[in-house]
Amino acid sequence: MAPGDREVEENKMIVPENLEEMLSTLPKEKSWGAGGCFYKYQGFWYSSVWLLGTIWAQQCFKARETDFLLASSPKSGTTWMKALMIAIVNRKHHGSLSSSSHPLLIKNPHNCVPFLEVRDQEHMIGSNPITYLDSLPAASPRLLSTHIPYSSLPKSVLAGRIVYIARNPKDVFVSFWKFSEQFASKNNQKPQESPSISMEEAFELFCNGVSTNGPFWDHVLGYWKASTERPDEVLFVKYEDMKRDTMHHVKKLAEFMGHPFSSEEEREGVLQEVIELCSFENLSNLEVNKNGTFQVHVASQTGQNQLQVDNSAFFRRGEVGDSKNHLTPEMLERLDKITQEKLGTFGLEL
Ligand code: PAP
Repeated sequence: MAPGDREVEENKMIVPENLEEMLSTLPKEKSWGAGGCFYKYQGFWYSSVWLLGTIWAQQCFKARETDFLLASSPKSGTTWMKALMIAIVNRKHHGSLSSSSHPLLIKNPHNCVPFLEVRDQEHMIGSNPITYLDSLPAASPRLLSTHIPYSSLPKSVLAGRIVYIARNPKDVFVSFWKFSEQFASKNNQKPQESPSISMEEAFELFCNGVSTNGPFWDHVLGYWKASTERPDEVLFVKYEDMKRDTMHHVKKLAEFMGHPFSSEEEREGVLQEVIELCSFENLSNLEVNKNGTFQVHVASQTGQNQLQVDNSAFFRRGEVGDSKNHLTPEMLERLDKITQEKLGTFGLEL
């Protein structure tokens, strides 16, 4: 019987009994943007929530051949890509893209394309976030997403197709910094959970590789190398290229996903409709994204809880180069230099 066609048994791996003990063995750093601390696991930094989710995914996630996985370092354009993937795959099912039942008009893209490693409250089954993914019907391909670095992905994922979106680190840093301010106030983090940290201090940590799922450059490089080794299975896209020539890149994405736009669809304006539906202007003005909330289920030894963030926090400016308005010329130059040093030799510019 195919997975997803049967009643799903809850995955056995729950919160490791020795979670605190396990965390205490890992290298630790002051966190910014996530509350608590960052822990270094398999060469990358995580908050405890994302780390636990990553371990869950590594232990329990079973990929299917038809899965599409969107991977990204946080704040690189995940929300936009999720919207595009849904709009591309669903464009024939919903008659008109503007039909009031279209998922993107009633849900935030993060509620439509689930993460491997964290679950929104609505889709939590039992106490393991992976159980919900197993329950999805086998008949249609699953659209999934992750911030897990390539080298730490659950092994079964490596046989499937992956789209990676990368963005220049200057805008990523600013985007995350602004998001973290919102996140901290929404979750009323107590001072000891959210150490007050200046932007300059957070910048220093980011430059030293300490950020959610960082080092940022190692994250990008893992997927970049995979895309050069397995171009048919791993598509590498840059946020800035998507902004510059959206039509070209959306067509390429649709082809990669096995849902190319026909010339008839192009003539009838379907491609343009998909782009407009997923545009920053359209999505950020929808009621659900203006006033809705995204709630992440959090399991811990002290009970189950949730973290939340306003959907509007996923839509700030949506522009290339906003970092110039927030970072000094020296900071911008420093990030450019690190990027050149880390990625230049691999022929990658961000
Ligand atoms: P996540 O990692 O929390 O999912 P992610 O979606 O990757 O966040 O990144 C958010 C950034 O994408 C925001 O950038 P900014 O802070 O510089 O503004 C957000 O505005 C931008 N964004 C969201 N939706 C779109 C869209 N439809 N088009 C272009 N940019 C978008």
